[in-house]
Amino acid sequence: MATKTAPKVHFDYDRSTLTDEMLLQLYKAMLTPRLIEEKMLILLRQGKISKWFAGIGQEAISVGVTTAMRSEEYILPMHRNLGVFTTREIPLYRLFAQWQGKASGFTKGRDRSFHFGTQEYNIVGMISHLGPQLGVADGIALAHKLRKEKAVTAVFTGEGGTSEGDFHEALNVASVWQLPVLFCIENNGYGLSTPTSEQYNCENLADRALGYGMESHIIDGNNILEVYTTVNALAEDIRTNPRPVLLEFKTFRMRGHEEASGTKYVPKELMEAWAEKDPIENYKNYLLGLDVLTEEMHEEMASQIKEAINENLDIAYNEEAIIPNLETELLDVYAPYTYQDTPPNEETEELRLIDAISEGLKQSMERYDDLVIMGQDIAEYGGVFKITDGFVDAFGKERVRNTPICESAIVEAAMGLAINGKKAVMEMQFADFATSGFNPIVNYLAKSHYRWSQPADVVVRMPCGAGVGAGPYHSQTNEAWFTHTPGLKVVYPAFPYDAKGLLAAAIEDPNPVLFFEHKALYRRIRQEVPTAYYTLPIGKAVSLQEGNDVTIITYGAGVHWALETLEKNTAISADLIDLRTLQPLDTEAIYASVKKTGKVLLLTEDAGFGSVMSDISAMITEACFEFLDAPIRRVTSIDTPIPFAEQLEEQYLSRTRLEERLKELLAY
Ligand SMILES: Cc1ncc(C[n+]2csc(CCOP(=O)(O)OP(=O)(O)O)c2C)c(N)n1
Repeated sequence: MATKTAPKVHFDYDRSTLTDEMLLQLYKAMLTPRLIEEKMLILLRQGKISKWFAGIGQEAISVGVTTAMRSEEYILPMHRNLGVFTTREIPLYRLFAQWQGKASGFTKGRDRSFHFGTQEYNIVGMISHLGPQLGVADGIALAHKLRKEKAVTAVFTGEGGTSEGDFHEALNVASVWQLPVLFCIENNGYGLSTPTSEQYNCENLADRALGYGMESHIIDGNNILEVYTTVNALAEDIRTNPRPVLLEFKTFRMRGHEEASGTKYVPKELMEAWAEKDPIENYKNYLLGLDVLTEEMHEEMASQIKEAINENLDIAYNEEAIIPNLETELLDVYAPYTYQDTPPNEETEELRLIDAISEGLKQSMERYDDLVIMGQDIAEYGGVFKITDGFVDAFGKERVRNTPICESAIVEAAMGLAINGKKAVMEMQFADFATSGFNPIVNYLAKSHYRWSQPADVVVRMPCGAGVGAGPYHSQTNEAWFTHTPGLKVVYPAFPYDAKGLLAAAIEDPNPVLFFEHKALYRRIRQEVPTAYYTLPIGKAVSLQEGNDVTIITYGAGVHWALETLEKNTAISADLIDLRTLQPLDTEAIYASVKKTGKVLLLTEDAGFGSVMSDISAMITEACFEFLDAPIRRVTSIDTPIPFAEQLEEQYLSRTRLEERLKELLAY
């Protein structure tokens, strides 16, 4: 009589108290992404899909982690985590439609593969840059913690992504703030073609946790029961004792980075050794050995999954391609929002620009319980410019948060707060340091609504500008970096009244706003300002002076330089327009004035090439050419970095040349 040989099982599985039903649920959950991927590889060979990032061999991690999470908790997966999406039971046709760029996907055809989020399923997909979502997870977790909800957030990264600054910043912030985040590293041996030996020089990535004062665990990423039971126990604990935990899942990437790139650089023995540890094959054998699963049950399960795949593929293939609509594309750059006008009260007090900003911020904090402010030294110290002085006493340290020096992670955390229902204001200590948070501003905040309809309800305050003798890294006016990026709003007030009302409007607006505050005007410009909360519309310029000979268009410090010049030259009859907002731009006000005067001087503190004024010049040429009596004149700072010494700074700034250029233009 033939004896039944026990199927080969590589792992020492421990089912603990898991029921048979749970064991089978985990099996089916792993089999689903595997069969989808196998189908995708066939479609790829048939030329029916263009690209595929395989997660074959890594299914136990996605499935184990997702099963351990509650459906209302957020997961932030990467490009090899199909199992997260399938375990959350997203209808397959929607996934397929997403990959085919169809309307019933999640991005209206605007972003590919797994680059999408969905509030419906509490999944926030990656952006291509890999690291930024780690900080986004911090923000999501912070919102939970502030609301005292017992919820964990799980975020994934490959080991490759752990070399990015975002990783270190996000872990540090999570530890300092004790945020309930599970940081899941899938260490699969290679980052594209680069082996781990060329990526980092420590034995285990989990060891890094020690440096951040954080707990960590190394988990066999191919052993589904180890993944599930460990993560489940941790998640349970973190829900009541909020803290971050770093998990390093050891696994292997069994296929190329993406299918076309192959695996030639991977030693054959390594591939063979890891093939032995396939998470599904081993688990299947284990279940067969337990008699929890039979071959027949497996066949039945597999054929049901395959049938569902084929049916859903048909739905996606039969869906018509998206018909481009220019208006929709442009409209979706920003979250829909109707400006709410809160008019100013009659009682006023004289305030400096700095006080008006501080008061505006304070009144918004009073108005919105959900508003959180973050920035370096903004708590007890009150910020380097003292704008948040006294805020901790008024609103507490939870809402007025000192941050470590990590601009990227804080922009990302602000995004996470927005995803999880809060409003965030971040103070860049100096606008110059936005470079250290540039990636999440232009790639995450700016593109979020267009990509997956998620508003980024974030204001980044940007103390900027020259005239303070502070040199190349504390004097820049870098608004043009942001006006160039669709999805951001850019506000740049010149007066206390405007600053207060526009800041309130920026905080009300669910879109990301870069709010420029000129440091040299902070304590110099005073004005009567209404005492109560009020808003002013973003995107509307103001006329400060009316005349017939020339239109001067400017913003920020330029407004005051123009006013000084016109005061000195009372014979000049000029329209003076203060733009107040650079994106969106009030083209109506610009064109109306240009059509009246026929001469235009565009004044900016920024260096000339690529400045906002270059675009405004081009727009005026296109819209008002027949009305022009002279070439448009841009008066800009020179194309060098901004220097420190007073006389060099003076030579640098456009103010120096304003009067002369204005007279030349009038004489033309
Ligand atoms: C900032 C950035 N640099 C480079 C890339 C190109 N890139 C995409 S995925 C990848 C490898 C990522 O490796 P890892 O984080 O280990 O994830 P894995 O692909 O192995 O799952 C690289 C280099 C990128 N997308 N973003």
